[in-house]
Amino acid sequence: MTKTAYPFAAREIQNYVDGAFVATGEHFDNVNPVTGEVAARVSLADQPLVDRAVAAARGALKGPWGKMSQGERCKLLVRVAEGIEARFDEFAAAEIADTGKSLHQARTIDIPRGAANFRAFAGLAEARAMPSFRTDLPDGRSAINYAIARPLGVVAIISPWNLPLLLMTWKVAPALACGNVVVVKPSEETPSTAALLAEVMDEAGVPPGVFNLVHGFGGASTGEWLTAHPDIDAITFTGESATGGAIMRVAAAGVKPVSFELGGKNAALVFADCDFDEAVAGTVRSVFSNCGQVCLCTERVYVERPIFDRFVKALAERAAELTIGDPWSGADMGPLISHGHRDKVLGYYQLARDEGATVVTGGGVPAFGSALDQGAFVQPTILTGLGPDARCVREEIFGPVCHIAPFDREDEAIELANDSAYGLAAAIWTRDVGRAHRVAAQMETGIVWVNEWFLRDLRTPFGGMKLSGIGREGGEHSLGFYSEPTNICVKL
Ligand code: NAD
Ligand code: 6OD
Repeated sequence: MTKTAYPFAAREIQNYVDGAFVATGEHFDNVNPVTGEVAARVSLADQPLVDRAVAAARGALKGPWGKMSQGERCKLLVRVAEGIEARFDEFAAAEIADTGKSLHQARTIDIPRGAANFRAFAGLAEARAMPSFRTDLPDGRSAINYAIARPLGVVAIISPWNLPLLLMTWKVAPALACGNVVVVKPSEETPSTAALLAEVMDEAGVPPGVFNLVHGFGGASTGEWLTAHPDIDAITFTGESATGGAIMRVAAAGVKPVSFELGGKNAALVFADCDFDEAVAGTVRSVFSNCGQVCLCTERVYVERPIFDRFVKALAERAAELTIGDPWSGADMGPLISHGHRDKVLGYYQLARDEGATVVTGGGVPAFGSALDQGAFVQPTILTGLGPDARCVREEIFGPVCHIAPFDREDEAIELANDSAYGLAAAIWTRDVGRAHRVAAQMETGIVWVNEWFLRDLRTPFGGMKLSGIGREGGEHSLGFYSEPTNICVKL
């Protein structure tokens, strides 16, 4: 892919409602975090447009989409996957324009997963089996019980900015595969791939009203107007834990089902018997991928004392070698999503110093001597020396930073890892198979990787415990959330 002008520079990004692109009178700016320049104008969906989107979705559910067979619906979803693949470079450029993420990340993770989500859930929904039981009672009556799955109805999807297409389609694909209709509110920071997806839906022949897209902010704006709408049937949300709490309060009024994928403060446990080079390389990936802006990223590293100094040194060397810059230059790391987020991350770098941390590497902003100095860049940073109660060890920072602490015993490592309000993911680095299974089973997290990180199989349960979420998505778990089973009992 060659670098062109950022393709959205002169464009207005519109809402997509009932099969048509719609602009309202109000706009907000979409800022490119690489340069700080306005990349696009985005049409803000006002409350009447949100109402129209929900009504259009309800109409499609009662109309063509609701009447389509499962097989026909899934065929359309495969066409959507093909549409993303056909416009792969455009999607990657759009994701980079919004986020500044590395070209490698966009091309190998974000966009391929956007397409894969549609293929995977089309296949899973078509192959779905529902349970049936023959029932024989002592009084001689017999019956056959079988369950059918129906769509929930109109699903509100609220998604974040860190992996925009991946995380939006992770919910859109199973929701549609189960026969629902959706109204999607992507993050205000990342409207572009959502708008491209609307074009792909159109081109694939997905009927009007099935996929609706409304742009805007969260509280007291488009997001809240959507989640509080009385005619939605369920809410699925990925984002910060505090936002999840706010959405849950709104959902409670209508007793709406929710599925939440929230924040993390993920730990890696590095045992002295690990493959050292693999553990270092894996931890570099798990701390710094996407500039640390993946909910699964490691922010706490616990290393067995005999290899602690060597591990800190090796990780710091690798962090210092990471290239930072314009994503189109092939740099390993781009900027953070926004200047506001940069201020938050730099605030934690300062707080770490105030809390008594040793800054082993990084801790500031890189100097480019070019226009990139206007971008939202920070240095990859490694901290040591903090106690378990330090805020930098307890709060999600969501930047390219980790704290490394030593441990002496396996039970101590488990206790340190679990000493968190969050419970999303953990990584264990060891060559002892028995230890791997023993420790993994004791992690208070929804996901554990052993000698790996972010290796995904879309059939597996995905989600978190504690502040990290409610419910699981992935495979059967997604099909379960996005449908209503009805059991039918027929006397024989
Ligand atoms: P955020 O919570 O600020 O925003 C997420 C979305 O919610 C945005 O679209 C936003 O406009 C909307 N929103 C905000 N307030 C709202 C409200 N009151 N009502 C309705 N919508 C509202 O999160 P973010 O900053 O975009 O994303 C980063 C966070 O997401 C991090 O905490 C990260 O850990 C988490 N995350 C979790 C997962 C996971 O799978 N567990 C995945 C990705 C990101
Ligand atoms: O891989 C996925 O399916 C997924 N939901 C990843 C979430 C990453 C968080 O930033």
